Amino acid sequence: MAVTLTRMDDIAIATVENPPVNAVNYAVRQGLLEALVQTEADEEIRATILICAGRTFVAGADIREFGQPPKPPHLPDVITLLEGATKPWVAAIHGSALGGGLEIALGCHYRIATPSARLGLPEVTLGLIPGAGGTVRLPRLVAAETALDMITGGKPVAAPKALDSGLIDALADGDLQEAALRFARQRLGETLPLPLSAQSPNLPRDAEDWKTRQRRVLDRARGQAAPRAALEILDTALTAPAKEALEQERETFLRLKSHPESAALRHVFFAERAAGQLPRLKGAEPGPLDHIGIIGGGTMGAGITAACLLADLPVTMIERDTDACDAGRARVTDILDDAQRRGLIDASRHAALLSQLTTATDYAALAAADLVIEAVFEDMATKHAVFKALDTHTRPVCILASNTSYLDINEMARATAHPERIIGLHFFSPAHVMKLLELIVTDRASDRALATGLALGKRLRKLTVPAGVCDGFIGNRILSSYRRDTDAILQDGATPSQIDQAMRDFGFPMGIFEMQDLAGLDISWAMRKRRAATRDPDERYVDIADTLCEAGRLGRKTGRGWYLYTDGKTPIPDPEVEQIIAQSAEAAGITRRAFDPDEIITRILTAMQHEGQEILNENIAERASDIDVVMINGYGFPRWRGGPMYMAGHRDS
Ligand code: 3H9
Repeated sequence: MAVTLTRMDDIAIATVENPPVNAVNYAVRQGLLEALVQTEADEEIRATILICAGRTFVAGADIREFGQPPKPPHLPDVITLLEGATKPWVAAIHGSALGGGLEIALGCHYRIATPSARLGLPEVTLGLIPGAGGTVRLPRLVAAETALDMITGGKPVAAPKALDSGLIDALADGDLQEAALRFARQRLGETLPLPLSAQSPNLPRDAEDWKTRQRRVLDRARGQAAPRAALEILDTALTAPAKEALEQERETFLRLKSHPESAALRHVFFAERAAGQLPRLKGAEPGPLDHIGIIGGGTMGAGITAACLLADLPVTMIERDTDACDAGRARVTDILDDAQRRGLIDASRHAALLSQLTTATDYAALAAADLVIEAVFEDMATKHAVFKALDTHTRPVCILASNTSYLDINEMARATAHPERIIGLHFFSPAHVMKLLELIVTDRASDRALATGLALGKRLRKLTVPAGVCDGFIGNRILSSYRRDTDAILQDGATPSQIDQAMRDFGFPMGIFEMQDLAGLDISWAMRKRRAATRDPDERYVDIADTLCEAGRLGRKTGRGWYLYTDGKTPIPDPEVEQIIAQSAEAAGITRRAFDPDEIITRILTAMQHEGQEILNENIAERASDIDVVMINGYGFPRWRGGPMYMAGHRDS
């Protein structure tokens, strides 16, 4: 039974139990309906507590049911009946009340939540709008501005904030069920509040401010359908009678449910949950993570250190001398300062986290480490020296990881005494911010080493995607591949700004040339020089980027790269670059021609998909959807398009 009814004297307790997250499926809808009928019919019952078993309140409608035709009773109808109950219902919320879960709570007469609970309407992140009354009831309970933020942004709010905005009536002190029972008893003599759909909406406080908020939503939406639909439906909810707004909301929800954008976003939802599952690790035990070592306090090392500290993992950072130790500590402090400025941590937590950082110049400080990550200069000899020192100074059970983004970790492992403990942990910059982590599966890595890498990713709340050893692993290998192709498109006739514009219109936050200017052109220049000797002579090689670098155009930091930067940040197309491109084409005997944006995007997608297929053929990626997860979370591929492999027709998650 998905919903069971018990009694505490004259108060009924309806408990939803549908693990793992109490998602609303047919059984839950039917169970709620039956509980409602029974509590209404039983004269001895004076109120009902709606509570959930397990780790959370109802986390939304069951997304797995979305591919099938809806089966009655429909959730909007159940909630309308709930709202019309003649005796009070109190939603007792712990964990997350999301989507359909929050909509059920809005159908109850009161809401009480544990202080750690979160409440939200994340439908827009699945390409949807709330479909069970959320857009209509929410602005009748909280300010229109709060409703707009929650419905169009999809971000859940914490219970204390929900209390301030009026979304919940009380925070639960101690045991949730006890608190809800006390709350219900106190209200027994009171008149039942009017159902939210019978109340008037809270109108925007200021017309100009409202317009600004709407514009901001549309700007962020970049062509996505759901945020735009959410704005339209919220307007209806604020102006039309509730019944009409509810009908329109349902129609829009059903239309969006069958829209390709929602199908793509649902694919990503499940792809992100499938990523990080390595079948060979079933039953493997990770090692402890009580003491982390980081070699190198540069940008990457400091970012990884901060990520570990913020996850309450003590860190020992090794640097070559005390000045470098101080510089590393200063970089970590800067990151924590920024977290404090943004309200993510307070001063006392800042101090507590920094007290967990030790710096040292002697590897002997890592004698008790459980996992060490090296983030030193990308040079094989330097890496060998680091692993040699780690071989000597760490315990054999300590897992050793390289953060290299392209060097051969198998080669590093072979040069150590215990290659089975060597893995790769490829963080993305800034390491404390970016969600993506590639776990590099070296040839001889033990299950324990890999399970520990995954456990670290989980602890840091990263999306950890396993990848085999190859040049660039999954993400950088695909990036190199389409970067080569965009250089070829330039030589064939397009300009950097045409390519960047096409990518932005497709949904990337920035184009590939703007991105290179931001990162600096010198790193890939050095890599191209390193590979020059082994490059396939039959492969088309475009020399435009090399010419730019030789002319000192290294990107934003030198004021010139693919673009000109007069104010340090705004890319301005530069005739000098166009001349370099034209000369390169002429030297290669190419007659340049015009490209339209569709052709540019098709070429880029084809390059990504072709390389992705090679990666699958070589078993570098575990599944096609892992490639989508990498490109979306590390390289700005628009989430609502599902990822390059999804667009190519792969459906493996
Ligand atoms: C909606 O409600 C529409 C309504 O407005 C209208 C209806 C008419 N359905 O994330 P986790 C699975 S739209 C099915 O790893 P966590 C998930 O796949 C919905 N399954 O746990 C995973 O399965 P597995 C609006 C779901 O603790 C397992 O549960 N709601 C659903 O890190 C554990 O998930 C949302 O968008 C679902 N709705 O995070 C909320 N949710 O073990 C989506 C989860 O097989 N959910 N699963 O891999 C979440 O944000 C997180 O899951 C949550 C827990 C925060 C709840």
